[in-house]
Amino acid sequence: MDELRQKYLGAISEVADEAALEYLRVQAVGKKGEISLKMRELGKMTPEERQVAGPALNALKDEINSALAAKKAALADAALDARLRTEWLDVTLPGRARPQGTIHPISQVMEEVTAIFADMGFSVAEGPQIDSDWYNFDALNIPEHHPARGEMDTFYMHRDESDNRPPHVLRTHTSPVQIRTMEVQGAPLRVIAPGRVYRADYDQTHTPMFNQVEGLAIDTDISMANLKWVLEEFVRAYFEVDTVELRFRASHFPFTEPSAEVDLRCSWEGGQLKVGEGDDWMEILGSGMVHPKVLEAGKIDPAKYQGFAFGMGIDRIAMLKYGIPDLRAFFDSDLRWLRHYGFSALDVPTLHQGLSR
Ligand code: 2NL
Repeated sequence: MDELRQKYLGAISEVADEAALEYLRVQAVGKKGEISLKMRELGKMTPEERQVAGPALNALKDEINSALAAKKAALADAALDARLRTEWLDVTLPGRARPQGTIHPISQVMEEVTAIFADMGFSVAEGPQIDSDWYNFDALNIPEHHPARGEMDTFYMHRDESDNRPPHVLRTHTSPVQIRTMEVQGAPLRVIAPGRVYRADYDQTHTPMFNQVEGLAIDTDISMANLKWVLEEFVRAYFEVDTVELRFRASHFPFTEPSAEVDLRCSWEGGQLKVGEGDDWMEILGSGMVHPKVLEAGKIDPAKYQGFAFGMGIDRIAMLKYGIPDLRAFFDSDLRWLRHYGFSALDVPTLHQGLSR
């Protein structure tokens, strides 16, 4: 009995994991374990022998069971200690850091405008910022001696005297992108062309680089009525108001006929812009029916197709929506300004989640 006692208590104290401990338990006090077999021998003993051996065996079994339980608890404690030493977490750390930068209001407005027109079936077209004077002017029915072509308004690329390649310019509008899109895709067509444009002009309300979005829809039965609906839907969605009123004023552009400048009903009470109410009118864009010569330049048959087009300044509509007073601040890269007027990088403008939150 003493041998058994020493054997199992010794082995239990030396065991290193739960699996080895369980093996010992089965060996000692399991159904066919050594102690259990010894207990079966009690039946063959004389009553006198049994009176001594019985309680002694029971006591030994209890002792081994307690040792097993104590060891099991010790092993579990040690395992937990080991986990706590390796799997720690500093709960005093600050929450996950937000992205440091902000989205520039012009980028935000570009995304908003793109989302609105995408919802009406317009795709986005892009093209070069340096283009030939043919794409920038001739294709758009802008005559040879039109003032817009002058060096006062347009940035021409430098050419050596001997260089006889056609003149190239920094595009003065995104229209050349739309000419290229007409050439490549043909009609019917529904695109917007957002991007940077350049004009030699710098004062309170003009910067030599600015951003524009033009739109173009061409099909066999397009009218000014379609233009009006698209623009109303755009203004409603962009300014996030239920009702808007537009006023079409006859105007003139070389690339559209008829042409119209579009004003938006608004009020400026207390210096705060309200869209859709009040007695003021604010010009927001220029538009018209695409001139037949422009369709021809885009290799589209003006006898079969017609279309509407419009163009607006992104910087201007960004200032209006977000109450930004000075255009030039857009391009100063002032961090304090960017933090104030910038947008969260995680809020992507969509029509279903809200354009601006
Ligand atoms: C404005 C006026 C306008 C267009 C742009 C256009 C483009 C093609 C054909 C015909 Cl490819 N038109 N664009 C039409 C009317 C007005 O812009 O005031 N923009 C700031």
